[in-house]
Amino acid sequence: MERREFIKKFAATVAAMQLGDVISLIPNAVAAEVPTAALSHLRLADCIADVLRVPSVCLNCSNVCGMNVLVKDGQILGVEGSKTDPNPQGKLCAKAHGGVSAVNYSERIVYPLKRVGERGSGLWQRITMEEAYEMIAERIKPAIAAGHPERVVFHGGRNKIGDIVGRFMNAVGSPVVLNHRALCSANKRAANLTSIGDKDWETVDAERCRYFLNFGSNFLEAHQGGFPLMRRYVKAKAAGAKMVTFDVRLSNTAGRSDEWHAPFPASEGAVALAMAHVIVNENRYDAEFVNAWMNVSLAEIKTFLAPYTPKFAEEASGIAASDIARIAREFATAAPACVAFTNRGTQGHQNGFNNERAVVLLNALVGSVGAEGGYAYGGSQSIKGSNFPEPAPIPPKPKFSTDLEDPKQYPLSNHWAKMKVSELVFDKLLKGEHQVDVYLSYTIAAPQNWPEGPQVTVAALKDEQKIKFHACSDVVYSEMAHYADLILPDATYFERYTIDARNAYELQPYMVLRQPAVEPPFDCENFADSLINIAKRLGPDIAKYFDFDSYAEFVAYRLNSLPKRDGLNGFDYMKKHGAWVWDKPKNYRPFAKTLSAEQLLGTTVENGVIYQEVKGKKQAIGVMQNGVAKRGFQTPSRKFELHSPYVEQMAQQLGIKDDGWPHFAFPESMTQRKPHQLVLTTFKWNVHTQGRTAPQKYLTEIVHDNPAWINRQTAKRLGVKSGDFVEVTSYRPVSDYQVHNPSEVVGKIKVKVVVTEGIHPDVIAISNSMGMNYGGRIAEGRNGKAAELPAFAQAEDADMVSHIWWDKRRGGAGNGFNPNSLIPINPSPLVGNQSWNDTICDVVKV
Ligand SMILES: Nc1nc2c(c(=O)[nH]1)N[C@H]1C(S)=C(S)[C@@H](COP(=O)(O)OP(=O)(O)OC[C@H]3O[C@@H](n4cnc5c(=O)[nH]c(N)nc54)[C@H](O)[C@@H]3O)O[C@H]1N2
Ligand SMILES: Nc1nc2c(c(=O)[nH]1)N[C@H]1C(S)=C(S)[C@@H](COP(=O)(O)OP(=O)(O)OC[C@H]3O[C@@H](n4cnc5c(=O)[nH]c(N)nc54)[C@H](O)[C@@H]3O)O[C@H]1N2
Ligand code: SF4
Ligand SMILES: [Mo]
Repeated sequence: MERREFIKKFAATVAAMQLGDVISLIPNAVAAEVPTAALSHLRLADCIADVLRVPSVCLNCSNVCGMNVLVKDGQILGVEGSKTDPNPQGKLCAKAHGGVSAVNYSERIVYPLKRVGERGSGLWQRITMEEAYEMIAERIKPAIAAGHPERVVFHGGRNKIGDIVGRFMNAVGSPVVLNHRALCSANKRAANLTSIGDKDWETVDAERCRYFLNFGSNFLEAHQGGFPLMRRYVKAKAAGAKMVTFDVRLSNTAGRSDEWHAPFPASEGAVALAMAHVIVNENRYDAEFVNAWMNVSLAEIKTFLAPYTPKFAEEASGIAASDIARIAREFATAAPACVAFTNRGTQGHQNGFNNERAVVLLNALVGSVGAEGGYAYGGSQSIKGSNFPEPAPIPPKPKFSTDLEDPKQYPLSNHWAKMKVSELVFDKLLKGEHQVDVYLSYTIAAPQNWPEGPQVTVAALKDEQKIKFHACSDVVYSEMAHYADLILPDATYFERYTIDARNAYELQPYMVLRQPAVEPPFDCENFADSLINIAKRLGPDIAKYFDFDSYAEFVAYRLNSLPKRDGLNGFDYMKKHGAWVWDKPKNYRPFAKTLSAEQLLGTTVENGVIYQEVKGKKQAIGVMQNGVAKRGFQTPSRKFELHSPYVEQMAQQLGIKDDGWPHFAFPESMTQRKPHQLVLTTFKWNVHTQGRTAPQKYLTEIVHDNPAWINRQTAKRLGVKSGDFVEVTSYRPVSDYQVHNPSEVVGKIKVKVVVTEGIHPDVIAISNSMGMNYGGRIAEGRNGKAAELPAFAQAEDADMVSHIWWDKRRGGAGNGFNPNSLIPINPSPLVGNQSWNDTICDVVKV
């Protein structure tokens, strides 16, 4: 049957999608313009008296800010900042307000849909949730029966239901729980883990900080803890703090700094080591910290830093040696209320791990680690099962691992925390390294967000031999959903429960509860509940671990382990107040805390390190300092490890040249770059979050296009002006990781340019979050009637019918470009962090 006939037969005339109906969810040809229907606009001020304030937590990005959802008559009117969550200090960003539109998006998926026809053909049939659970259960059972539970794979992005996902996968017996961390922040975390033993990023004590030395973080727009950090930075600034930003691009953070320096990409390690060189050689270091808390001597530090002079760094970065030395002096003068910190600009390189370690070192040298106003860390609330018990019986963890979630080539990715190396997943599947019978995807848009996503990810997702069955949980018809066999309609973050917490910027542990402000519409259901329902159908051996009715009950059980407050049990307290703060002193210098006699019971001391036996294993818990037992850092030596014996040992095992010191060397792709070639870099917008905000109309109205930034000098050489198009061709770097079907040219796209002084002349920058192929009319920039409105059941939105003025067919700019077809899969050594910002390309006028 012809596709058109097929759709006509099943769906053409239905008014609302019925069970068994088939629809097409792929954008079709130009739809007729429809006049704007009169829409009633409720104004908040008109009805504020009766507004219900439901305390909850925003999830339009990773900052998870507490918010009150304003509800009237079962409809969300808006959101406001929460005063009980200590992190965001009562305010929210634009994305939080824009996020509300996700709830009533008229192209929101509201029914479970089963694929009809070939995978990726866009034809879907409505089924019941019961049928959906059964379908998934019937696919999982044979994998378990065949003794291959690892063929059941879970892949989550911003997954906030890790507790139930973990339980589900453990019950199934599969260790293959994948995430997106190596695309995000693995080098940064690995650097912190190596240096101080902390698994997160630094929690800058920003309000009290007086000197911000920022290497490649755009925290006024993005950053995992950006919003809480920004709130405090603004106060510090008003009190006279200074910020110096190193970014290849004039980001909004760079623009609001006292100084902006544009280094050559990937040269931050050289700059930071040169600053360290100045601090040490001019005796500006903190002798107490260096002598007591570093695992190497001052003499060794001097020897290590000797080659990294300001002149050396000038040659690498293009930043004047005199500026590097001056900034080092200013930084040390502000100590300990100063902080050197980073983010994806610094870590997203082949040399990112060492660049990061070099920046962390600056904090150690001036004694700002853990200090008031300094590079604080730790002290956040872990919401793991060990702290908030889960209902018994608890399934045991599988006792094996596979190379998919724990690739042996990247030992530092999974040594301390499960960071995985997810940019390799689809490539490994194409190579046939792992068989996938059931692939459960949740809150990820890999075809859009992965390097080579449009090629490699899509090829793997399309291949029914490589991925036998794919069930995707989503709220819209996303890049991921398009390649699924079954779509489960999730509840949005306004309609579901989750326990959450992030780095505590008040340096006191806290946690927050996300709770439903409104009921999910139609068949939409929290995916956590769907997992419970699926588990109940997997036979008694698995169902016994899911002896509760709902995820709400599971969350309540966990929270009720809290002591009663204000006469309320934990769950009720959290529902009423939204947040729980532990009344503890601020977590300054945790390493210097003295261990109590109780903590020292049964311990032994070897070479000054205090050990305890835990489950038959010797574990370091402290370090002796002048005869006193101190907690120290959570590193093997319990000191700040500038030289890491563990890194040295791992490198040796893998035959990688690395002596365990954070040396500086450029990525090979940079050293082989020809003078006319540009380095492709990528970045985030303040009003968008990766692949999740493109369907949100207010945000996409603000930013829907992303021309490539190039410098005026470069534009002159290329003969282009703003609005012209260039062709960008990217090349595969020399790498230890061999991709399936390697080709020298990775990708080629034609992209519009914007010419600016605000970028390094050797760099071309293209943002993410744009160029969606799916996601509905707002994301696709496609004005007109819904492709197949009956699929969605929510009321039509006149804005989508006639107000998408950026639709190309109306002479608008369109919906932008996805740079990820240009960016090669390029894991960094040892850690496996994706090297986003190392891509070399040719750029020519078209
Ligand atoms: N608004 C918004 N907020 C977000 C997100 C979002 O998508 N949107 N995502 C969240 C997530 S998951 C993350 S991981 C964080 C990321 O937060 P950030 O890391 O702060 O943001 P990015 O835009 O990824 O990268 C930061 C900067 O690195 C610069 N850069 C690129 N290459 C180099 C280089 O070689 N050297 C230097 N010095 N700089 C370079 C870019 O120009 C960019 O300004 O943000 C979180 N918050
Ligand atoms: N070029 C480039 N690429 C990048 C980056 C970059 O800066 N530049 N940043 C990288 C970084 S830091 C990260 S962390 C990754 C992130 O990559 P992903 O993990 O893929 O991140 P998201 O964009 O958050 O996930 C988006 C998907 O979740 C769906 N979704 C949104 N809300 C819900 C919900 O409530 N329930 C369900 N079930 N689904 C939902 C969206 O529709 C979409 O399909 O991307 C990386 N990719
Ligand atoms: S920073 Fe992120 S979590 Fe916080 S309000 Fe904005 S979108 Fe929401
Ligand atoms: Mo990220």
